[in-house]
Amino acid sequence: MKKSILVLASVTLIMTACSSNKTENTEATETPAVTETPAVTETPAATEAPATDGAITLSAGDDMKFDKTEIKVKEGSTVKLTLKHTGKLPKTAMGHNFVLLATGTDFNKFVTAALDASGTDHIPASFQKSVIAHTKTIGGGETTSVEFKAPAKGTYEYLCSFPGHSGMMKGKFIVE
Ligand SMILES: [Cu+2]
Repeated sequence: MKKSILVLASVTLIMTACSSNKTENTEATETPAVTETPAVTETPAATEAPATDGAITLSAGDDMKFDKTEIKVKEGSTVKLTLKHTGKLPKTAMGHNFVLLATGTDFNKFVTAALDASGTDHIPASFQKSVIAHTKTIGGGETTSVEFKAPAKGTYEYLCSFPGHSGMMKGKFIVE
């Protein structure tokens, strides 16, 4: 009787040992699957190749209009945005800039705060964290540019934050 109990016990032990081995094996086979993930991460790196896609020229004249109301870039690309003021009026009368707002920024509140921000180139200090990128403000005949990394996929708003301009001068910045 005692012997058979011992045998049973050892059989159970072996079985447990086997099943735990099996679990380890399964885990081991799962590991290569995980290693496949970096391979997927490599794909966006390949999409970074047409980084020249990130070169954008945005023009605005004395008519207070951007020539583009939609800009599309690739996620993770380096965006070089050039702002051209094709008008003649000086910066004080017809200044233009490009401001890209982070998701969740209250557009109207930003614009209102920008009214009092002439001392900081029309970027309100209280909203600095809401600005992904911006150019300086320029006048007629001037050109300026800004380089930045495209943010995560999504649709963002851009505007000229010179007082009274954002009603006309705004657009969608789409990261694909
Ligand atoms: Cu403007």
